[in-house]
Amino acid sequence: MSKRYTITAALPYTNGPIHIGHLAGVYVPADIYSRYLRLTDNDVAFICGSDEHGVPITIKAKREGVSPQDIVDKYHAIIKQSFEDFGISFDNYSRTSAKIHHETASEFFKTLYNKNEFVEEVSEQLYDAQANQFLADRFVIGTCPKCGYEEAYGDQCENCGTSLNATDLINPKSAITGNIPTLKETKHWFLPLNKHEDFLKEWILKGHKKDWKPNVYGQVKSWIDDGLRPRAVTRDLDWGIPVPLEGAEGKVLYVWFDAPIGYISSTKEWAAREGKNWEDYWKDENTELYHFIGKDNIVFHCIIFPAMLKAEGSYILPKNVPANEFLNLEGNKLSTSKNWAVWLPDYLKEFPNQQDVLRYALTANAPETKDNDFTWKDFQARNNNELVAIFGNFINRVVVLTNKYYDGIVPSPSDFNSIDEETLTTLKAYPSVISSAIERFRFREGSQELMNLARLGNKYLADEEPWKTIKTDEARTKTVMFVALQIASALAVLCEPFLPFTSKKLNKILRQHELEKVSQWNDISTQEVLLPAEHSIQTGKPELLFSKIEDETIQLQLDKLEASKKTNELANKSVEPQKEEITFDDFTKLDLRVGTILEAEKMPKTKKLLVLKVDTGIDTRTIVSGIAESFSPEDVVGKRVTVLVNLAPRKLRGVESQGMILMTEDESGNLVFVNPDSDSISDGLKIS
Ligand code: B3M
Ligand code: ZN
Repeated sequence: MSKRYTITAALPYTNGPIHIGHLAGVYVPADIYSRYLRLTDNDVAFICGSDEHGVPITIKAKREGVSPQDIVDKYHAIIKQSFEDFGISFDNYSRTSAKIHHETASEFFKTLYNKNEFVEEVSEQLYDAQANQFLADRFVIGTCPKCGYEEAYGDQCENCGTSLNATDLINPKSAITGNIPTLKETKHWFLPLNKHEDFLKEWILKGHKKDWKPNVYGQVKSWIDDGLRPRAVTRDLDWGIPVPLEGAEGKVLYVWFDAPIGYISSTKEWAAREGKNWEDYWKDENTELYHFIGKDNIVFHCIIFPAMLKAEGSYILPKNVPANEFLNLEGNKLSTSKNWAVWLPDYLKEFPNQQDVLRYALTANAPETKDNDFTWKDFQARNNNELVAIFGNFINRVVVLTNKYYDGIVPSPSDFNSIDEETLTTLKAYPSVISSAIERFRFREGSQELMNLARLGNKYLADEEPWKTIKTDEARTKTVMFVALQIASALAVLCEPFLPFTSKKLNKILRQHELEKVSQWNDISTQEVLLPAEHSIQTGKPELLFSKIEDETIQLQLDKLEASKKTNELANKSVEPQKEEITFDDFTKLDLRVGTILEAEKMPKTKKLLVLKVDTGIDTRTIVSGIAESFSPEDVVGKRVTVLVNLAPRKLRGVESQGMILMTEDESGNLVFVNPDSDSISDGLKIS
């Protein structure tokens, strides 16, 4: 039975192009799901658009000396193009700077305001006096109160995923000037999430315990268990949707308030264009709503947006939020700033027309239940060993033989033997096997089942050997080729969600669209014949579906990443800034002597400390030194060292330390002694 679905994919921030992590985590799975639903005859609105507000965009604009509008225009175009290039089949791709979105988001805010769903509060917020600006969201960086990560943002810790308020951060620092912010009073509107706690518990914790992914459910549960607090939905910023209230000048809607409403405005834009009623897709209880996102967006889609929708009152809530974990690249976290990524525009330049290869490699290795690693070797293996050797090879054999033996005309079969029957029965089971995987959001499994169908075809040909029987048994050969052609026909349909470009090519090769009845997904299970006898497929040299990727091509990609790594290392090798100036008199106060370490032992119950006996030339004294992680006692006995002898004594773990040994670090960050390199310099000599 046909159903109505609204499928959303996270709106990408327009502050850079998109990379394989975005594709693997959100857009490919959402596209597979949407394509599948369309193929099984459902009414689908697959919705996305650019997220053009928010602090990251302002920061990028500041850095490049251009306006935020320039930034969003540039990246909106690039991102939209990438989605088209990779076959992401959105029904609509809008942007949050669109008029319809500003109107929709303002309306939504006003409705909640009029329903008294906000709490209005003057509170102290972080302020950067030098920049003359309040510090919200990514304008402030500090230590996460939950996990201790030191680079957490004012709205979220990217390390543990916790959603934060800027004032929660420990040791906050302005991302604009580096200054320590002060507190300044300002008025904002808060969504009292605490008020929705009972509903959220009932709806998610009870209602979706079984059907939501454990990673999603777990995050939401821990959020709710921690206790929900009011969350500001406005900001003191100059880039965003103005708060539609009098007396709110200079304030805009928080980007995470307006962005999810972008799904609704994008649907409106599409419905107006297509002559549909957008409300059917957002307000009809029979419509199923799904949000495809990455794991860092879980709380916004499972708690805040549902609370907003519930407070508004007339909207449906998501049936599922199949969030993915993260994709890493060659063992390291994908990073825009470190250029540790495979950018889609670059990929396409280097692998023209090979979008399906990337889609397949990302799906077969998708971070569905845990973070996963993308490696170029795996990408090459997926292509060479699966797409080329199994799928492509099977199709190529079928097409070449059909052309060679029958001039491209599907032959008439004789009676099927038990192997043929069994093969056709197995074939008929595939639509539901793949459907089941897709409906459970197990896209990796689905892609592997698809490959198993190609394997079935290969095995059938290898066992039945039509290239041998052609010399002895014409009727048998015809039957075998007929069966193989049915498998090819099914593959063309069933591969569409995963490999849309390949499906198109294969349909063209099989001239499938010229059939009187074009088989649909479910027909494969029920219809006796998919590609009838006498139907003619394309003749002439068949187009290859996939081609082998050579080691050199992969090496080029690895070299590129290696170059990024080198650039980062150089950039990170920052020299510590010079300390405050001192006078000559200050310097002469230091009494530095050459000495020799006579004895050394580890300070009990510590990791770092060695207790040394040092001959300073003046005397033999005890010095406690924090070098035990770099040197063992045996390493240092006999070493010539430089000692600061007139440092005031101080007790470390009950042992009095009477001086300090001078150390420095080598290139790789290892501790080394600052030592006189000549034995002719005797202990006690002053260094000046
Ligand atoms: N732009 C965050 C992100 O790209 C955000 C998603 C919005 S979805 C409504 O990770
Ligand atoms: Zn954290």
